Amino acid sequence: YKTLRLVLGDQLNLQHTWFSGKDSSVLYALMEVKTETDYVWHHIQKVCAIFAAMEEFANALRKLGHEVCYIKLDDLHNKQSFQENCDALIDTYQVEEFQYQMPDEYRLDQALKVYCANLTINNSLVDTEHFFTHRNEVAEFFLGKKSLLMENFYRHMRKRHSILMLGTEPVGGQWNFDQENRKKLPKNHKPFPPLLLHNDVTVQHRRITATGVKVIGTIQANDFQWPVNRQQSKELLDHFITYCLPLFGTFQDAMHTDEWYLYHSRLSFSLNTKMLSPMEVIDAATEAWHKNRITIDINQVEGFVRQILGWREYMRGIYWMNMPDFETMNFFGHERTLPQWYWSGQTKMNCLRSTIGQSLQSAYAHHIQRLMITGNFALLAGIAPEQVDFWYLGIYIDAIQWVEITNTRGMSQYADGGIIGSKPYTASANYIHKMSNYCDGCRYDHTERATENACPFNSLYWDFHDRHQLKLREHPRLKMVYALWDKMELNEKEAILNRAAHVLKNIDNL
Ligand code: FAD
Ligand code: DLZ
Ligand code: SF4
Repeated sequence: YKTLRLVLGDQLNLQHTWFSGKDSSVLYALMEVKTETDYVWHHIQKVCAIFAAMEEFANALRKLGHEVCYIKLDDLHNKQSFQENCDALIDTYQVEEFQYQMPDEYRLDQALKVYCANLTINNSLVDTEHFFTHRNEVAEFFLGKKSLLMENFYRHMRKRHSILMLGTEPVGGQWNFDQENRKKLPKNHKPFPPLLLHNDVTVQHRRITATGVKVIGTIQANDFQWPVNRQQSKELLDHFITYCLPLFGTFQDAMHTDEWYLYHSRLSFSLNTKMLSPMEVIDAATEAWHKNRITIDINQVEGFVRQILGWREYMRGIYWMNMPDFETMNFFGHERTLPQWYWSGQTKMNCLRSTIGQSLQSAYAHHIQRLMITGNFALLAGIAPEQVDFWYLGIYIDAIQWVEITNTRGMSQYADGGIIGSKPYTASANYIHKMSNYCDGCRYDHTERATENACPFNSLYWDFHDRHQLKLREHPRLKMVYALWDKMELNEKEAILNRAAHVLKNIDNL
């Protein structure tokens, strides 16, 4: 072969120009390697899904007439790193040029740059042809501007790509309909049953277990529900557009013990592995709205478009703007160890038991569960951000560092000191009770703050704000919080702080 082209596990973009014409002098390589399976404790479903999707992709390429080398984790000649496997292929086939697509992850981007610098053959890098923006576009957009507000970038993207626009004005007369999107799930309301794909990933599962990869979570390998190819990803997209989009915005923030995804799309795995492009997902949603305006309101569609056109592109840009510094940011100096029950779900706090239990079972939790349950608790309790990142980067099906760390360390933990979020996302039981049914079945009392049965979130909420008042008191959006705290009787404050100290001391047994 003249050319070796490396395809990473999150670069499964069949529409890439690489694949538009056949060339028998080009060898495509996909590889399962220990350097990727071992950098965190991944959920077993995440590793199985990536491996199965990589294999499906390799087969799809072969069907199109391309030459493909697929290295499995337990292959005897597998050297267990991209670089060493590529060296071996270059050697075996006397390859003259090495090519790869821009990695989305800083670690691999650096590693492959170093690899290429040391190669004696020609090498080149191409775009993944997936995102709306290039790596530095968000940084360029905000250059010279005072704030990095996502909303400003989002409006720019709406105009630039003419999405949900009427000339220069947003359709519906507003850019953002978030205030209509905060409903709790009504009693007896049943969302449409999920589309579950019945894949068999038994062989991948066996391979991962046999090679001793440390994984978390559970799996039903012979009835696996995540999409592993483009066709299935499109089925999931169709299902979402037909059954979930009409109420996506309305119940976007709702949580319920019996519903693990409500009206969310579960498209993040297909998007992050590039089996679907963000453009086709947005097109499908906006087209459905154009055709069905009687049954689909603008707030549902705008809310969905904002997540993909706004947040997803923005997070990627913020990542490239701030890496590698982002990885070590710790604005609050948090150092506490992550409680053991994050790995088992074994806690009496119903919201956390339900969210973590669901995550271990399905490798999925929706945004508000990630932000306001597991993330909120970790922030209030002062958990070390690197431990929070380690957990999030492993447990979710869609976790790839560029979108995991910006959401976790940035949006959720405020460890970036406000690059992404305008204030820390903290909440007491009041919010959780308002948006879910978790508190109804809980051993703790969501109305109590300082008693033995008091919900841990309530004392931790005040303890957090008290502990960090030097950093937060002057924040314009926290004035109300501190005004309330200052007005509280001294003995009440003391009781709350004592309760928080007790909670933190017994954090592994809550
Ligand atoms: P939907 O609610 O249906 O949204 C549609 C799509 O919008 C998603 O598939 C996703 O591509 C995009 N999107 C929505 N919110 C965000 C966001 N905040 N940032 C970037 N894209 C967004 N998302 C990941 O893809 N990978 C992660 O590792 C990840 N880690 C997170 C960690 C924390 C602490 C938090 C608070 C959020 C995280 N998110 C992450 C963002 C978001 O929670 C997930 O994208 C979403 O839950 C995926 O489910 P869905 O496809 O059903 O999303
Ligand atoms: C997450 C992951 C895992 C578990 N395994 C592999 C693998 O064996 N081979 C591979 O090419 N990619 C894998 N991935 C995805 C990568 O770790 C990484 O997150 C992305 O390629 C970064 O852009
Ligand atoms: Fe969670 Fe507190 Fe409600 Fe229990 S009472 S479910 S711990 S918020």
